[in-house]
This record gives sequence, structure tokens and C-alpha cells, in this order.
Amino acid sequence: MNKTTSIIIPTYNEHDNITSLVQRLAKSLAGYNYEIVFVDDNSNDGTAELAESLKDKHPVSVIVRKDKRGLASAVVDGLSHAAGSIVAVMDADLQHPPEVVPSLIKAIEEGADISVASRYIEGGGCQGWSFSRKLISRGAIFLAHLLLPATRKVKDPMSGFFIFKKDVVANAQLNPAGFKILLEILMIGRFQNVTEVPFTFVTREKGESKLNARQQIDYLKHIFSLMRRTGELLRFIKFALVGGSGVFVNVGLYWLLTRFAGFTPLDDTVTGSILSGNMAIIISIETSIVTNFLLNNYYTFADRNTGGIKALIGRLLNFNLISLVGALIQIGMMNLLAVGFGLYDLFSLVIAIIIAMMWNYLLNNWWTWRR
Ligand SMILES: Nc1nc2c(ncn2[C@@H]2O[C@H](COP(=O)(O)OP(=O)(O)OP(=O)(O)O)[C@@H](O)[C@H]2O)c(=O)[nH]1
Ligand SMILES: [Mg+2]
Repeated sequence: MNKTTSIIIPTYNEHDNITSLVQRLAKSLAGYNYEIVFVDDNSNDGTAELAESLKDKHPVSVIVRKDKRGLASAVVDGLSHAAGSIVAVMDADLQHPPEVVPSLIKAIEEGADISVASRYIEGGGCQGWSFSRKLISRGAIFLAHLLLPATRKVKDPMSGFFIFKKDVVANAQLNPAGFKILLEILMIGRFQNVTEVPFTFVTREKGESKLNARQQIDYLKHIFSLMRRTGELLRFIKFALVGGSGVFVNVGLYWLLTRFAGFTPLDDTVTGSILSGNMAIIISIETSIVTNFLLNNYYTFADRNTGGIKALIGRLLNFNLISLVGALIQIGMMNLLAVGFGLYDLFSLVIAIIIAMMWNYLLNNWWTWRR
């Protein structure tokens, strides 16, 4: 292996970990070309000074930033100093075992553009996590998979331990305020193949965790920012507009059928049959489902309109099924709010419509126009 791998390691008060980290990396990577780039946010426990002193024996460089700007921005800064064409990112606290790095490099040699050290594939895991921490981690991943479809290729898109070819981010504007840098890379990097290598996230032996509740809020903000920057938010707005157009189709067609095409208006069963009025409403509902489907297929999800006529019909059937369940959700919610909680009926209806639309959007995004 003669390509250089730059290992970027953000540090904040990790004095008691970095000697062992550098030694274990040296042992695991004997025979490899690599460099370690520490990006320290002005730790007050002497981390940077200790890292400097390791330069004598090891391929280490140290970037010290005087103001603490956070984890993701440390990685972005490290990237601009990285000499290698391959870049790995890991934590300094030994929760990411250095012995896993060779298998990450191997994945790149075998053709991956990005390889993620993963807790959530066969052979991976988390040591000593409480039930609530597991739940939060799973929930965060679920949210990313749901709202940021490009992350679905990876079982552990929240991992802070990964490797990639530097080309992947050559033209990407990585947002340094972003919290989980792998999410940024998966969403706006350019790549073909991404693989995962299992590892066990071990418990921290020394130093303190910097994880706090604010980071969970930051995470939500980050997801929203990625949705905005990658067009996923625009997609949702398009979907909502299409849904609005469906209301016009639905009402308009019912009006045409009952006023001009001989169907009986539902409030006039004296001169006609109730069946006729209901036929008119069923026809207009189904027509609006079909027009919504076509608009979504060629507008909202135009980038995922793949396959021939068979695929199109399959999607239409999915869309119908989801709309049907969506309608039941809307009716159920409306009853719950208006009858159960005694809320004003039009208000209940609007809330019920919003909830049903979310359902429709998420399910169609996930299933009908899956990528
Ligand atoms: N440069 C820099 N590094 C940071 C900052 N915050 C955390 N780090 C480093 O980022 C890595 C991960 O931070 P941790 O606090 O261990 O977070 P975690 O591993 O997600 O959480 P725990 O499992 O609780 O340890 C460690 O190497 C930290 O030293 C920061 O603001 N700036
Ligand atoms: Mg940690």
C-alpha cells in the first residue's frame, strides 16, 4: 500500500488517551503510509503539547484552534491539512479501536469510495450502553434514513469512525456547523460505492464525554439543514402543492359529474339515487389520486422515475394503497380531535389533513419512489 492515509482526529481534553492511541495506531499500521492529523480546540489539559511531543517518533501533526468550534468543523479543518488521498476520521478517546483502521483501508483498496466502521451490521455493537442511549441512537438513525434518503445505503450513518477517498468531497461544500460529518459526506459527497466494516464501540476508559443534550437539538437542526441543501425540503413542498391541486381535481370533477354529466348530487336523493352521487364522489377521488400520482411521478419524484410501464403501474398501486390508509388516518384523527377532544371541527380537519399528508409523504418517499 503506497497511498497515504491521513487520519483526522479531533481532540478536546484527551490528554490521557492520545499516547496510547498513537502507539496502537503505529502497531496496527506498521508497513502502511499514514499520517495523523490532530485538530485540537485549545484543550486545557495539555493535549496539544503532548501531541506535539509525539511528533519525534510518529507521523503526527497538530492543528490548534484557539476558539472551540466543535467536532465537525475540526474535521473540515483537518481535511484541508490532510496530505493523503485517503482520509480516515476517528475519535481520540479509544472508543474507536485503532485496530479496525486496516480493515477500513482494505475496503478502500477493494474499491469502496467510503467505508464506515459500523455498530449496526453483523459483528458490530456497542459496549455498555443503557437502553435509553440505544433507543436515542436507533431513533436518530431512523430519522436520518427517513428524511435523508441517500443515507439509507448505510446502516450506521451516525458513526464518527470512517474512511473515504478525498476526491469524494473535492467539490463539496461541507457545512462545518454540521454535527455529524459523515451525514454531510453521504449527502453531498460524490461517490459510487459505500461499504461497512463492523466494530464494537467500546466504553470510554479515560477523560470525559462531551456529548450533551444540546447536540441532540443540533442534530435535528443539521438534518433540517441537509434537507434544505439537498432539495429534500423542496421535494416535500412540491408534494404538498400537488396534494393541494388534488383537492381542486376532486371538487371540480364532482361538480362537473353532478351538474353536467347526469350524476345525482348527494344532497338531492329525491330525484336521483344515493348510489349515483356516491359513484360521482368515488370517481372524483380516484381521479384526483391518479392526477396526484402523475404529478408526483413527473415532478416531485422525477429523479426517481425509473423503470418501464410495469414499474409505473406498480407505483400507482402503492400510491393508491397509501392514499387509502392516509384517508383512514385522516378520518380517525378528525374523529379523535373533534369527537374525542371536542375541538372545533374545521381546525380538527386541518390538523388531520396535515397528519395524513405527512403519512402519505413519508410512505411514498420510503416505498413508492424508493431509491
Ligand atoms: N476539536 C474538537 N474535538 C472535540 C470537540 N468535542 C469533542 N471532541 C472530540 O471528538 C471525539 C468524540 O467526542 P466524545 O465526547 O467522545 O463523544 P462521543 O464519543 O460521541 O460520546 P461518548 O460515547 O459519550 O464518549 C473525541 O475525540 C473528543 O475529544 C470539539 O469541540 N472540538
Ligand atoms: Mg467518545
